[in-house]
Amino acid sequence: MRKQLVAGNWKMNGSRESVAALTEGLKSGAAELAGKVDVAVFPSSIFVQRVADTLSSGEIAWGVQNICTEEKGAFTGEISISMAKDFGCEMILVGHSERRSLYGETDAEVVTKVRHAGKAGLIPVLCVGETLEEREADKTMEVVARQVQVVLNEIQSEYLEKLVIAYEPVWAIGTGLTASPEQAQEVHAAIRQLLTEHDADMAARTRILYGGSVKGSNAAEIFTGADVDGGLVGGASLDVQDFLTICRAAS
Ligand code: G2H
Repeated sequence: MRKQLVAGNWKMNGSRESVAALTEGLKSGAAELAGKVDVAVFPSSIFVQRVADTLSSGEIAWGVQNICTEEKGAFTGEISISMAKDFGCEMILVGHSERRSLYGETDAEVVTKVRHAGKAGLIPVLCVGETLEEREADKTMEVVARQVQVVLNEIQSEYLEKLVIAYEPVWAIGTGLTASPEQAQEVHAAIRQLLTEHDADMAARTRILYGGSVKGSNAAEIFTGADVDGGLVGGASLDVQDFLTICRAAS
């Protein structure tokens, strides 16, 4: 039985004041969810210490939205996996569509980042998903399978023990459009099938989250899919009450 996970991707949002209020609101609100659902947040890296200070004794995990492919050295502006680990991060977001489309992140770079996270004993949250053009051209599974398969092919299984996959159709991200529960379940089941062909035990334990305009008002319906193990939430994760409603829907 997989424990559901709801993770908030705060993207490049927040100020010291708003992050303090959000983090403290989540900490108190999440107490009732303890043991029922795993909850995590991905603040902008500059706020990780602030988030860690508030959440360190609680139930909510935190992580960063990206790491560097290199381990250390002259890579201005980057953050390494060891830095993330040093600041108590348990999860690393990898291959978000905004990284892939806006910053040209390639499958090969995604593989390296997932490997770094797995090797460090952290949870890589691998984001995959098709664009609207790809969906309309009936290429959804081709694209998603390529993005998942490259990770399965290139990374040894011991580093994929904690892998989480987030299916985020690009056309549903921040647009207010959401995949229907049937559309989400269809892709999640296909991803599960790919995992099963690779390693049945891994397929049974790997959580597959849905992301793309999840809100308090639609979460319960989306989470009904048998292969939907929670959500990766952007915009709605910036609102304490909406995010807690989503967490409750998954519990
Ligand atoms: C997809 C999602 C969080 P939103 O990017 O990763 O964002 O919920 O705003 O669509």
